[in-house]
Amino acid sequence: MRAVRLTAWGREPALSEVERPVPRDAEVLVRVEAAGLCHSDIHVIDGPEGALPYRPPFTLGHEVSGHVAALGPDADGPAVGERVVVYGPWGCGSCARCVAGQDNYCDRRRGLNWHGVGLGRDGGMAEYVLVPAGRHLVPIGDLPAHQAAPLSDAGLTSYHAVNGVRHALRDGTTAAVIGVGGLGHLAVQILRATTTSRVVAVDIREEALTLAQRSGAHAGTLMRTDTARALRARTGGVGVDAVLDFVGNTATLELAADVLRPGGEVAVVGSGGGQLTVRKPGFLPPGFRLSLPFWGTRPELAEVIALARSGALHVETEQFPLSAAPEAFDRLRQGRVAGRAVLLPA
Ligand code: FEH
Ligand code: ZN
Ligand code: ZN
Repeated sequence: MRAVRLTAWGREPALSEVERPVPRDAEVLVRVEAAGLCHSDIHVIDGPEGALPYRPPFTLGHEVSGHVAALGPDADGPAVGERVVVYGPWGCGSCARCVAGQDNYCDRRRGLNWHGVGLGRDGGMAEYVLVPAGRHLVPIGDLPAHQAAPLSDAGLTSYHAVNGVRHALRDGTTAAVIGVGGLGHLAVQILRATTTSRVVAVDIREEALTLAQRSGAHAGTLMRTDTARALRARTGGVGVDAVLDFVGNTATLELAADVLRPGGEVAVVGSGGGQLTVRKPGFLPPGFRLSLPFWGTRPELAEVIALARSGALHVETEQFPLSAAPEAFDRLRQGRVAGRAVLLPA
C-alpha cells in the first residue's frame, strides 16, 4: 500500500510502498478514507533529532477516519464495514487514565516513545492504518470522512480546551479565541454551540477574522498594540472571562494576561514557544488560572462527533489526493491552507 513516511529526522516525508498490515490479537485494520494535516506534523518533520521521543521510520497522519477493514482474532468494538474515526493519543493502554479513555494524560506518557497514531507509531497518511484496539475507534455514521478526520485532533483539542475553562463561561461572560486557524475556527463553533458566552476572535490576519465571523464569532479584532484596550472596552472594562490561545507566543500570552478578568482562565493550546513570568505578588490578575491542555479524551471525541452530526460543527477543509501530500505539506508550511488540509487516499 502507499504511505507517507518520515524516514529520518530532517528529511521531507516521502510517499512510498509498504506492506499492508495484518491485524493480530486485539488489533483493528482501518481502510483510511481521510487523513488531516496538522501543524504538529511540521514540528515533527523539522524537529531536531532528540526533540521528540519517536524513532523513524513511521507513517505520518494523526487525524484519521475510514472504515473497519479487518479484525484481529481478539478484537472488540466496531464491526467490519463500520465507519469510524481514530482516537489518536494512544497511551500505555493499561494505566487508570488509559482505561478511562484519557490516553492523552497516560500515567506512563514519559516512558513511551510515541504520542499516538502517526506520532511515533504508523499513522493514517496511507491506504490502511493498524489500530491497537477497538477502544480507539469512535463510530461516525454518515459523517463525511473529510469532516471526521480533522475533528479527531483540531476538533477534539479545541473541545477539551473549552471544557477546561467551561466553569468560567456562564451567562453574560466573554470568551476570547486568539488565532483562528484549523483549531480556532472550531473553538469558536464549539463555544457558540455549548456556551452562552459572547465570543471575540483575535488574529493578525484579516481573512482569519472573516473565518471567525463565518464560524459564529460575535466580534473580531486584529492583533495590534491597542488590542488589550479594545478587548477590555468591549467587556465594559471588566475583562475577558476565558482566553483560548491557539498561538502561544509571548505576544499572545501577554495579551491574554492583559485582558483577563480577575478569576479568569487562560488555556494555552498553541505551541508557539512563548513565555510568561508568574510572580506573586506581580502583575497577573488575581485568581489567574492557566492550563496547558493536550489533545482530549475518548469520551470527548464521541461528544465532538455527536455535535458534528447534529450540524453544530463544520470544518473548513482543502482536500488533496494522497499522491499530492508533498504539495499539501508545502502549502501548510507557507500558511496557504484555508482551514484544514485533508488527504484522501481512495
Ligand atoms: C501532537 C504531538 C505533540 C504535540 C502536539 C500534538 C497535537 O497535534 C495533538 O493535539
Ligand atoms: Zn495535531
Ligand atoms: Zn496509560
